[in-house]
Amino acid sequence: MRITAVRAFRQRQPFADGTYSTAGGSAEGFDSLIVAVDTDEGVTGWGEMAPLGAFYADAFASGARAGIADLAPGVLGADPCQPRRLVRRMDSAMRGQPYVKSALDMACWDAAARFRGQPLCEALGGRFGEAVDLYRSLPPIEPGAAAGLARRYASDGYRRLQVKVGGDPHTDARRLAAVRDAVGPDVALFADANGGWTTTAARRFLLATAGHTYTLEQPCATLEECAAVRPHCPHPLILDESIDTLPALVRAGREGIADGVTIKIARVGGVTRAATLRDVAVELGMTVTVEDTGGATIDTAAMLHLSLSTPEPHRLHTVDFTDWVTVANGDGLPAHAGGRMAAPSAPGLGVEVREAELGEPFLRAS
Ligand code: 0XW
Ligand code: MG
Repeated sequence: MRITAVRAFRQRQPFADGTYSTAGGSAEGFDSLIVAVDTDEGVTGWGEMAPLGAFYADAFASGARAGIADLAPGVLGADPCQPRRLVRRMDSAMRGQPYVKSALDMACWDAAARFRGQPLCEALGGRFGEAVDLYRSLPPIEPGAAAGLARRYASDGYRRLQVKVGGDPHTDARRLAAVRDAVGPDVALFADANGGWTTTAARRFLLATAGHTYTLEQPCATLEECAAVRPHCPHPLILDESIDTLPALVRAGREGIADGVTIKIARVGGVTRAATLRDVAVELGMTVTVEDTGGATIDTAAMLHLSLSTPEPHRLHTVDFTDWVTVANGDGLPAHAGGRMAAPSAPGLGVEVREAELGEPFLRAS
């Protein structure tokens, strides 16, 4: 099978619950890049990548659009069924910029799995169960407001809540306590600082939350700072933003810095590398979350398939961006139920893309 054309679309995806923020900034929605890969077999594969504003990671939406325009002509004629060859081709054409490559890599996996008649989770090596646990994220808002939002998500069935921290550690500790009071002991809490604290602030938070049960996520920006916090943390510790390469993951696992890893598809450059990191993390005995920086239906399907092909008990949870945003870009995803979501059973990502609603592509390479 050969790639005959690459088309790219832009979709704006406002958040259903208004402004979303982390310790680093805020956004009103995702500005998504959607990529279609057409082939000589008549199969089209789809992929999606949306950064969270420009503040969250080394990624920004207009950079993704400029980058895909440079990259797309170079993959014409390539075989989407050979993702590792495709990754090398993209890497030799463009150094770094994993977020630019992510949707293109995802679209090739979708095309290859559709061509073979296999759901993506099976093409990735194995389906472990039918559904994946989901979490909802609570922005770093005033503790009472966070508690109110937590109650709403818990009544919608979510059993896992990510409480955003990474600001003033005492206010952060009050937010965590207010959320725990609101949802009771049976909802798992994750305090995610998105790397916003100094080691001093992280230690103050740990002291102020002694006695609470939760998992700590990415307290400080660098692996070195997180390693310095680790001996003071009696909770499970997960790393997200600082695990951007395989050596970083291996170090975090081997040196006991992290119990688990959050892999974002865009941060590592697509499904190929996300699956590699996931497999290594499992072999290192770590827990794994496969998620992404943003998107809607197409991206949620990819997160579900990568998660469902992660063996339990290593699999942690993922996010249902389809419920975060007010627009969809496909059909075929099951609704979330009891805080869980199943992956579609149709071949590839299993999503029928609403192409007519995407408008004209801003890029067509053929
Ligand atoms: C909760 N997320 C998955 C959504 C945004 O992309 C940021 C990210 C996080 O880990 O904070
Ligand atoms: Mg995180």
